[in-house]
Amino acid sequence: MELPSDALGGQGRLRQAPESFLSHELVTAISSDGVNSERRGLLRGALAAALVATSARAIAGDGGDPDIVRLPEWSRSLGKPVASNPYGQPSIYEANIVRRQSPGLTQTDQASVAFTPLQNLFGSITPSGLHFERHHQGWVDIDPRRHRLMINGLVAQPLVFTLEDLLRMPSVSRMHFLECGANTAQEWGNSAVPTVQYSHGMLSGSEWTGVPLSLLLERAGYDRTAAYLLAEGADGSSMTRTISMESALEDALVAYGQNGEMLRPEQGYPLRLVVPGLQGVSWVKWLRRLEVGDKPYATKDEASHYVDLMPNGQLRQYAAIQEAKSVITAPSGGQKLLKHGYYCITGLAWSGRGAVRKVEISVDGGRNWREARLEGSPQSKMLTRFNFDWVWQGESALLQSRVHDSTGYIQPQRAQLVAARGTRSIYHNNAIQTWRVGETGEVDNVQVG
Ligand SMILES: Nc1nc2c(c(=O)[nH]1)N[C@H]1C(S)=C(S)[C@@H](COP(=O)(O)O)O[C@H]1N2
Ligand SMILES: [Mo]
Repeated sequence: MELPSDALGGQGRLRQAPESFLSHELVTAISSDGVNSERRGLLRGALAAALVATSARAIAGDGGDPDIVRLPEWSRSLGKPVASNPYGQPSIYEANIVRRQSPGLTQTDQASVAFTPLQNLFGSITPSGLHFERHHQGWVDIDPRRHRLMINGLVAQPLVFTLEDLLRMPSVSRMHFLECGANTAQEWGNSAVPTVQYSHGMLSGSEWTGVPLSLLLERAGYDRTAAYLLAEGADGSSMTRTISMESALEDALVAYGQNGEMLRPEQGYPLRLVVPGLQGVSWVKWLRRLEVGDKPYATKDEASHYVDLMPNGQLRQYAAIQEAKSVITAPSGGQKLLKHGYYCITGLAWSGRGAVRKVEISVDGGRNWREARLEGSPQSKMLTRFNFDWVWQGESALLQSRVHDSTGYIQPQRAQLVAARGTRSIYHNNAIQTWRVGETGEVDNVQVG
């Protein structure tokens, strides 16, 4: 593709400035209204283009930028004292970049979800404070001294661990995505939710630290013929999930760490199960018990919830693996392209079966595909950031991304997925997402095929 000569400004990829850099008034307006804020959020790409166009702007005089000559007050005064913010917080100008409950879903206090603002994030790690939250009965902040983890069932020696015990054992740190099985659920129907935060924001990527579950099972002397585990949480929801012994032994962790510090309470402090590649509900938070067993447990959360209703009326149960999926996070629904010119189409790709191998982008609704650049070397069962250069000249466009994973699986078009699974599954929607860019630059969520 031919880029205008100044498209990359001689400085490689442009960092897209968050919208809140624009002006303080705008920030105030934004923070009071979620959806609106995203509409402004969409200024990012345009700002990037503007930066390119003005990269050779005169320093002063007519058409110059006064902000580079006038010394702002922060350059003429003392800064705030060291350690006046002992646990660091984002800039006040980023105050609108927060987890949000979807305006399209019933908002309840405890059995609810708050979505990650994917449209505002960079790279592949989700800041812990923006990690989506999904609780079946609210979150709890557990006193670690009173928390216990028991391993029982088909074991030679039932064991009880304190957090202290676990902290003294060999640990590992690994990067993995966590996606709720119900992420993108509303796209099964015709309801196109307005932004990527609400369509795909039950998704996060973190570095998790903990003890390999295989080591704990060894210590307890698990029965080698046992094929299942029951994981139980300590919150009031009695969250209980069957985990296959295969997943448990492969790469599961009993984690206490997230992105270099202890887990956040919303994410299961002090202990949570990390089962890479599996749907979020299997990642039991506030983990208190693991029972080794010889059959699936068919608990309430796996008999009535998290089953997919197939077109023939049958239920698909225990479909725990999150298949390969990708989404463009900018430009995305609710944003607006304010100027013609260069945009970096960017997004995330992941697979519950392995690493991302390739991501392709279409700007014409899936007729032509071109390969995107991947950031870093894709890790197994972790988010991979992709980028793609695009010049928009005011035409309407249908933006799509499609991932190929290391097993050779290719993310399906919506029509392919619907042909196999109907539209009543609720869970496990990994179809290609389409964002339509109108001639005015407005970006909307549309369903193609
Ligand atoms: N104990 C317990 N574990 C739980 C849940 C819960 O409500 N209670 N919610 C599950 C669901 S449905 C998901 S998608 C993930 C969400 O993890 P997060 O809140 O850290 O994003 O946790 C899972 N583990
Ligand atoms: Mo979930």
